[in-house]
Amino acid sequence: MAATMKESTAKRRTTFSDIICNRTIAKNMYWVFISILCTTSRCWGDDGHEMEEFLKREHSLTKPYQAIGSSSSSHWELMGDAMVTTEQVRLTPDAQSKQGAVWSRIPCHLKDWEIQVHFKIHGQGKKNLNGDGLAVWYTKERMQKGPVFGNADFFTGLGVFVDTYPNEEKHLEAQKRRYTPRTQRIFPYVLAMVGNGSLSYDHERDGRPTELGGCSGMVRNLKHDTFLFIRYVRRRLTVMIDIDGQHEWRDCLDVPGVRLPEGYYFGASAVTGDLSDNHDLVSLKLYQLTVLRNKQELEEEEEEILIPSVDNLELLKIDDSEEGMSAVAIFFTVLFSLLGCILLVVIALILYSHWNENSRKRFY
Ligand SMILES: *[C@@H]1O[C@H](CO)[C@@H](O)[C@H](O)[C@H]1NC(C)=O
Ligand SMILES: [Ca+2]
Repeated sequence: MAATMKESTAKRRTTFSDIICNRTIAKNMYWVFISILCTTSRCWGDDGHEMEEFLKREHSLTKPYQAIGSSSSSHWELMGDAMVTTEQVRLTPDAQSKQGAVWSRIPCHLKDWEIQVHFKIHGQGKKNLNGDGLAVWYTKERMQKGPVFGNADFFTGLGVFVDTYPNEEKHLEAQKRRYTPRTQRIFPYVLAMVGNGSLSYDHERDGRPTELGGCSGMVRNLKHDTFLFIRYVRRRLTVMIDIDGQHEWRDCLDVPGVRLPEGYYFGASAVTGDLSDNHDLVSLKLYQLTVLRNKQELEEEEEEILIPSVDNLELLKIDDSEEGMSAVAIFFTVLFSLLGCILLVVIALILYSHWNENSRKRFY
């Protein structure tokens, strides 16, 4: 376990600096320089620290799910169509228009944590005839029904979504418009969003406008176990998935400068619409991480966070409109250069014929 962790830490670093570099070069060199500085200093930080983890039982949900109940002394509470069986917490059954959730009653005051979610999404529907997905939450609000995978919109905190239905793609197909391969997302798609209470999750676009990062993952109807891993350490948010039955974490997203307040609630929710799936939670394990901080990090993190936010959000965005713009820009650049060349040739020909005539006149 430790070895695979180390490996993936190294991998994550390259991915992150790659992303930062790729996206900024086009913008300006100053930011590239700054972000390289930032990433390297963070890497040194990573190497210089040891981490220990402790399972926090009061924030975890494991078989046989005795912590779930309606009395106020129980640690977890069910909502909507969610049901507990001996094998799982079924957030929704494989039936239309269901929504369910399970929420912790205890606010979490840990500074650094990681959560390992053992889940299972399965159903009768054929590929892309299933939906809609499940979400794992760390939010100020709890137990509120709504359109974001069964939870309320305009939430305050972190949401990590396993979106199994491509709403936007279906919409675009109808409009006969397509994304370039670079921006197209393959579903099921895992993504993270940080809400500040006034940001909306765009369901029709599968959350693309507020996406912090994400990855594809074929998580449905698998025989082996599937896991989602969310780590929040020194304001760095990392999401990994283990869905291939190989007991290896695969990088999904890694974003520094994520500011999440303490004292929020963990939860999980799921929703079905016209299309459905069983959305099962087998376990949810929260680990406290003890991380040593150097003086600079302590100073940086001294100020209490009141509203969730993400630093340099604009650097993370691969905006599809931008992509469209640059294609249009290339087209016009080529067009105008061609027109320019033709114009030059025409002018040259005119000048040449004039000169020719003149010189002929001089001879006679
Ligand atoms: C939430 O974030 C959006 C976009 O970054 C920003 O425009 C808005 O002012 C923020 N709201 C609060 C309450 O911080
Ligand atoms: Ca969707």
